[in-house]
Amino acid sequence: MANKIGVLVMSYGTPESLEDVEAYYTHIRRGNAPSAEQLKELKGRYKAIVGGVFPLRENTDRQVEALQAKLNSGQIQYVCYQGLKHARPFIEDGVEAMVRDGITQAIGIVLAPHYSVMSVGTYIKRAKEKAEACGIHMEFVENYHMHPELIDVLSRRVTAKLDEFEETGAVREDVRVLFSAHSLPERILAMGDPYRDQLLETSQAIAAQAGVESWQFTWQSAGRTAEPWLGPDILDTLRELAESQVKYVLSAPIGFVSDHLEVLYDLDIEAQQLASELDLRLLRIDSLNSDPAYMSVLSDVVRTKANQLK
Ligand code: FEC
Repeated sequence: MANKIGVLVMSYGTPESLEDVEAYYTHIRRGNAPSAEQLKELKGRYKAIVGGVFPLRENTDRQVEALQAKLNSGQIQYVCYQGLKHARPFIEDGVEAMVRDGITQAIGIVLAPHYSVMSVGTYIKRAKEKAEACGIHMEFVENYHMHPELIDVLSRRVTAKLDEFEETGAVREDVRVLFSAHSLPERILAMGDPYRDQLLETSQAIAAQAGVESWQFTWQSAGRTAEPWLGPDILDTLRELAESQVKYVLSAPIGFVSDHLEVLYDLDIEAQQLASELDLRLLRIDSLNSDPAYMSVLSDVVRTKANQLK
C-alpha cells in the first residue's frame, strides 16, 4: 500500500447560486434543459428552505474536512478530495486533483449509506472510468448501511425525538416512526437492485435497537418524470395514517446524511404543511451532517477498504 492514499468523497452537489440552478437542473436531466415552469418551481423550493439557500454545499465541505481530520489520526496519510455528481467540483475534477498531487492509490466513498445501481452505482461508474483513464488504482466502498455505529447513532436520534414527544404529553407507543429514503424508478426492482432491501434492513435494525414497534418505511422526493417511481410516497402515507387515527409521527429520513433540499423542503415544509392540515404532529430526527459518530463510520469503512489495497 502507498503511504499516501487519496479518498474521493462523493456527494450529490448543489448549485452555487439561484442563477446556477438552471445548469444544475440540466445536468441532473442528463443535458435536457428544464421548462421555464419546472425551473421556476425548483427555484421556488430553494428559496423556501431555511438555513441558507444551498446548505448542502457547506454541509459537504464540513463533512469532507471532518473526515480528513478523523482519517489522519492514524499512521497512514489520507488526502480527501471532493467529487460531486451534479456540480463543481465534479467527480472527474476530484480524480484530476488527485493526479496533480501524485496520488496512485485511492478509495472512493459516497455520502449515502445504501447502494442502488441508479444512485451510488452511477457515482462509482464515473469515478472508476476517470481513475482508470488517469492510471489511479481506486477501490470503492459500495454501502455501509448496517455499520453498527451508524445504526447506533441513528437509533439515538430516534430515541431523542421520542423523548421529545413524551415531554410534550404524547404516549411513546402512540408515535409512528416513518423511515424514508429518496424514491427511485420502480424498474430497479426488476433489475434485482439491493436498494429497497438495504433500506428495510437499516430501518429494522434501528427500530430494534431503539425499541420501536410502531414503524413503517415510506418513500419520498420521487422525481418528476413520467415513469412509475417506488411508493408509497410519504404524503400518501401521512394521509393514510391520519385516516387510521394516528396522531404523532416521527420522520426518520435514513437514506440521507445531510440537511438539504429533500429534507428541508420535502419534509420540513411540504410534509409538515400536510401534517398540520391533517392535524398530525410531525417531528423529524436531526440529520447526521458532520456528527463525529458518522465520521467514525466513514473513516472505519475507508480504512478497511484501504487495507485491501496492495
Ligand atoms: O440540496 C440540494 O441542492 C440537492 C438535494 C438533492 C439530493 C438528492 C439525492 C438523491 N437524488 C436521487 C435520485 C434522483 C433521480 C432524479 C432526481 C432529481 C432531482 C432533482 C433535484 C434533486 N434530485 Fe435527486 N437529489 C436532490 C435534488 N434525483 C433538484 C430534479 C428536480 C426534481 O425531480 O425534484 C431524476 C433525474 C431524472 O430526471 O432522470 C433519479 C437519489 C438521491 C439519494 C442518494 C444521493 O444522495 O445520491 C437516489 C440530496
